[in-house]
Amino acid sequence: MSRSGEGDLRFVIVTTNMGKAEEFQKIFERYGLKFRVEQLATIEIQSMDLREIAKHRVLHAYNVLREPVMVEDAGLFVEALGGFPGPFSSYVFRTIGIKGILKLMEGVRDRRAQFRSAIAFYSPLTEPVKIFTGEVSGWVAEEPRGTKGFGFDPIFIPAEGDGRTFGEMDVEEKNAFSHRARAAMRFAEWISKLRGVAPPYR
Ligand code: ITT
Repeated sequence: MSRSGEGDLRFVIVTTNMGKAEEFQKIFERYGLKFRVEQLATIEIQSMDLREIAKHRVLHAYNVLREPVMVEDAGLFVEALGGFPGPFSSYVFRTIGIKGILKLMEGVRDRRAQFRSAIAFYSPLTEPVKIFTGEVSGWVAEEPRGTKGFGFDPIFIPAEGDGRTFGEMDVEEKNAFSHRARAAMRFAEWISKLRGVAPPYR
């Protein structure tokens, strides 16, 4: 069996969110990375720092799978709400949802917001946990637009875009601006350099 070359690089993306998985897939394909997706729920600690949450989750996932593993923690940080929902985005989406955020933003003129992403990767060969971050600035829309993507995509307008929400963009279009794509490219650049490294990248 070959111990070097592109076929060696393998890791597991752990997420319960298939929207995220698709966005990662499209980016990692460009780099020829080898990975699979596991829908495994991981323990999520409470912290104001996405990087800390991702770090704990990746170690938990590694203890379960015992393979090189990657997780991502992301959130929507709304300026006028002091950064809320931020690290609580998943919970807030499941509870008050898009409607709830728009309600909180009623009459608010400062609609600036950021999506942030923190990717954590762990393998015993590359200790300690590696973290890669990405962000995108934009605005909270006045009303939801578009049915693509997931989560808060229908109410986020990236500043570098053409006025459409992420919910109105295909995966590739969203990947041109998104927090996740930026973190994913940083991770992909780093892990690509490990090509040819011996086990566990077999
Ligand atoms: P995993 O933890 O299993 O990966 P999750 O959906 O719970 O999946 P997070 O804990 O990172 O992911 O929660 C992030 C939440 O923030 C997510 O559920 C969305 O509501 C929102 N979010 C994050 N990135 C987003 C994006 O690109 N577009 C829309 N909403 C996003």
